[in-house]
Amino acid sequence: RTVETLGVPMDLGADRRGVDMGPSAIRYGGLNAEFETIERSIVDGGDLSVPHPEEGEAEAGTQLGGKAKYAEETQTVCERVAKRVSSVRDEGRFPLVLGGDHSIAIGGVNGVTDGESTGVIWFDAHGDLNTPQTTPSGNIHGMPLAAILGRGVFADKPWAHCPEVDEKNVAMVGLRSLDDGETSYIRDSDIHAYPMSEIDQRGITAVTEEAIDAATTGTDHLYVSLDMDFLDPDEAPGVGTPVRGGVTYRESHAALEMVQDKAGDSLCGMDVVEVNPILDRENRTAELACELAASALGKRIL
Ligand code: DIR
Ligand code: MN
Ligand code: MN
Ligand code: MN
Repeated sequence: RTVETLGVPMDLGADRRGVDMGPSAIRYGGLNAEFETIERSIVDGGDLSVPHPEEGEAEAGTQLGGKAKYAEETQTVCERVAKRVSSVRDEGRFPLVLGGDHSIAIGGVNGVTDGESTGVIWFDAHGDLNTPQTTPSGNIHGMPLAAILGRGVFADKPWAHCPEVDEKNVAMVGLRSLDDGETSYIRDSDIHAYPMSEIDQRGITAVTEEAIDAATTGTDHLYVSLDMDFLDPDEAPGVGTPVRGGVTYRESHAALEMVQDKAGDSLCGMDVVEVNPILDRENRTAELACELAASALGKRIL
């Protein structure tokens, strides 16, 4: 299937300005060139419009309570993303969402579910399981997985909650920075969570294989969300919230190649998020984002 990219220059969910330039940096990073080597074509669906922080109020609106900066704007953007992702799929193409901060994954997943049970693999240093009531930062990019799973206040928000996603079909890979409320939530949940320590001990391929199994067993299809801070900051310095001790360049490729090898047919959508060119070194994080998207979608050397 033809891949259609969808840029979402969104940074309202993150503290630091700069991830809004992610989609542009990824295009410069050579996304089209990467896909030329694969037997599939790629079309650029352009960028969605996103309000600038200067236009709105950072204060939490009343709709979510607690602390959630730009909640209304984030809902609007995620609804736009979901609509576009859904129509890309209706046209028979594969949606590849380029971020932008991780809040846009709420729109990505809501765009693919459409009544079908959906597995999710979340490659990230962070849990992204905060709610407006538990968040230490008030940044919605720390909440998207909680939103999708309908945790707390998100339960009755259709723009966020995807009942088609069951905890037992969610796998988180690369964890190394969790807030208190996230740790206990994961422990009490059916989520399959793989921290870096487990990758150290078992290796990235064994862990990723198990993650894919969890996300594809009993589901209709699979969505992959790739936060570039999954990687070690040595490889991917251009992210909003780097955390030391992430996966290596090779490990990241191995993980995403395995997604294609084991679950390529059931892949229904993907996002690559949190690329921040302002903090990057010579666009290497964006270039790596292109490589990893290509690996996930079929690029091989032989
Ligand atoms: C932190 C950071 N847990 C928060 N989250 C990030 O603000 O909720 N997620 N950076 O990717
Ligand atoms: Mn994230
Ligand atoms: Mn992260
Ligand atoms: Mn929904």
